[in-house]
Amino acid sequence: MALTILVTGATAGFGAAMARRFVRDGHRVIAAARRTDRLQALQADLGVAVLPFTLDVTDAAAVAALPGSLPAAWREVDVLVNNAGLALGLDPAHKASLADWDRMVAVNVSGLMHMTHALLPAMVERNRGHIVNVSSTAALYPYPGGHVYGASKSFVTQFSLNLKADLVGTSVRVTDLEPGLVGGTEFSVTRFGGDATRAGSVYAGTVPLTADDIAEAASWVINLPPHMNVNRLEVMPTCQAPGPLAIKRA
Ligand code: 8X3
Repeated sequence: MALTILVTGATAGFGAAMARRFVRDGHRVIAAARRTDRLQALQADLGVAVLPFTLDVTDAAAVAALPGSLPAAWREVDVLVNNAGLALGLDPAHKASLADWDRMVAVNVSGLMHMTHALLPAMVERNRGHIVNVSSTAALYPYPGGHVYGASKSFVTQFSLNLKADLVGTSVRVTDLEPGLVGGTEFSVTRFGGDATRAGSVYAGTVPLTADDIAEAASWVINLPPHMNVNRLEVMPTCQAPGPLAIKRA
């Protein structure tokens, strides 16, 4: 069945890969992102199955107005993929920028809440829908320099599980997608303030996951039979594993 899928952060990384994958799967995609020129390029590439929608998820009023501003034929959103998110900095907490912390909370936490608050009621009313939240392995496994990024993703994971608790008894599904090391996207370049060399070093000597791998996982969870709900899906590349607890020896 062709679904109408709204993807936030649709012009880069996971979001763009998902948009491409979902269109290839025969679905329609409302591609939401801040950068209108990139949205137009995506639509030029993928055609009429894509509706570009310029949106900043941190703008609560704009997100609240979104359902009413969609063209009538696109108003019944079957799947919301809360993908927009970012990491900023990898310095230890005592050296981190407060502005970076605020920005991560604004996008990863508040932006995701705004989108969910705007679209969930209609899903419950129709008794049909699926929210896919893009969290991270950082939600569960701490690492030095992860502080607010990891904590914001813990929010995403726990929020997903709590949404599921409220939605049991309805046909609305919730999935928390938790990718580990993923290369080939803007993620690390953004984290390191545009330093592509430092970003590249994160993936040196590894075979990381790709954005297409994450799109594959998202495609799988949304195309499952309606009675199947994947609550949490943790995905790492083969070369990655949760580490041991740190012990500092004298
Ligand atoms: C991305 C994974 O390890 O960079 O969310 O935090 S990690």
